[in-house]
Amino acid sequence: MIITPNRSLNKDVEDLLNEQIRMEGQSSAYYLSMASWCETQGYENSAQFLYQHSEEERGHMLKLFKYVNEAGGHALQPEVTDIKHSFKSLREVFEAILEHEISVTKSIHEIVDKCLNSKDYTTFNFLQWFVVEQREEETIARRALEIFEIIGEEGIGLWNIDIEIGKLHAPGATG
Ligand code: OFO
Repeated sequence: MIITPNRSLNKDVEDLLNEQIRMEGQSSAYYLSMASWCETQGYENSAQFLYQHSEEERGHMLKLFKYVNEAGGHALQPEVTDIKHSFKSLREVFEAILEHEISVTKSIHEIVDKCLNSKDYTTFNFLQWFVVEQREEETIARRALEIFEIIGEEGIGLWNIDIEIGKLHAPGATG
């Protein structure tokens, strides 16, 4: 008897998507922790930016969740550990965001590559949203660091930097 598979999502791609779910959950928790630190330091605008960013990352996680389950797989609630709670400076926060987003981009690209090689064009197509999103996220993270360079941190510089960061839209935010 020939057993017809009841789904086209292969196990390797499903595992990679679950790993990406973990990464998005980690991003959400990481940015929430950063938001809290900023708030305790008086960086109110940066805190609001990061609370919103954290929410967006949770949205990314859920987008992957739904896709995996709808494609016949099983999305797994990730364990989120090793969250950093304090930072040396506001600049360190935004340097960490850029570094983190670059690693997320690489991870998305690896799954896209796997999808192409295994001819999973459905997941390939689904992931294009994340490819575009990552480019935007890296741009915003770089923009935040440029603000530090342009304004400078001396005197009331940090006060003004916080205000300008508050004007950036968290990635994926509407409006
Ligand atoms: Fe989910 O885009 Fe950032 O990490």
